[in-house]
Amino acid sequence: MAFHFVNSSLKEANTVILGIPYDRSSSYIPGSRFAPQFVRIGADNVETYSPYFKQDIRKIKIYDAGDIVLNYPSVAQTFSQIREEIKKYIKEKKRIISLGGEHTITVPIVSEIVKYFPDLNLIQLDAHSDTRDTYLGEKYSHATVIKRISEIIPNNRIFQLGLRSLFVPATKNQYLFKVAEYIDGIKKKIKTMPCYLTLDIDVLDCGIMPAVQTAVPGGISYQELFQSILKMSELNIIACDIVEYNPLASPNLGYASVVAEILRELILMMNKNKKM
Ligand SMILES: [Mn+2]
Repeated sequence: MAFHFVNSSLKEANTVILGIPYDRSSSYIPGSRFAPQFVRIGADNVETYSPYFKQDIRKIKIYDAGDIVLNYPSVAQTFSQIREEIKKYIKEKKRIISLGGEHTITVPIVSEIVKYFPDLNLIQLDAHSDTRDTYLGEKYSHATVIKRISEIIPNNRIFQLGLRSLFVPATKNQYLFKVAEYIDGIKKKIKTMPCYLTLDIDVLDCGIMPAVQTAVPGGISYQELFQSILKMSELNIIACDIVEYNPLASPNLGYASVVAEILRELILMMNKNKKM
């Protein structure tokens, strides 16, 4: 099922939506592999017009690449499948929004994008720091994502916001509890450098977004998230993801629409006044 607002061939599109239904390392509540399908359904309840950006998403040329068919032969092979898919779009200068799946998918995505954008910065919105070196014996896990990325991108170009569940601080730029108030400071640091945004949906308070694998109380509100997205539209965000939405953790289709609305805003964010 394609998103109802998708309106372009791959050739003409400047933005690609890609579903990555991977949740192999989900240690608490598995099920985020079903997220891309649920978000497509949830989008039917979402208007094309954004009251935040005051813009209609149909003005942007978007291609829906569908969901990668993963057969889980091994982590390494799955990662190379994801990298190949990302490569197809990034080398054609498309903006990419990936829909997880668990947070682990950000590692192969970023490792491919950084080949084309060596000065890439990363902004993470998340309840968790994800900085463990290994978790439950796994090197590549939803709990080790930022540790793996810090081996690809220098620490001073990684910005972690909204954190409230931390292991060992592994980056220089960790901002607790809040998001929006820190974006201006980050903008001063990274200016027009290319940037990747990884949005772990559990940055939202679990009272308003319980459909996640690993819920943490004390998160941000929708309004704060959308204000943050508006501010981030002033950055040069070339690709992003939404991860850790798990429709099986709280099976209410309303949450699928929430994620679909966030998807709409992220596409608008990436396309506001940008050059690749
Ligand atoms: Mn998280």
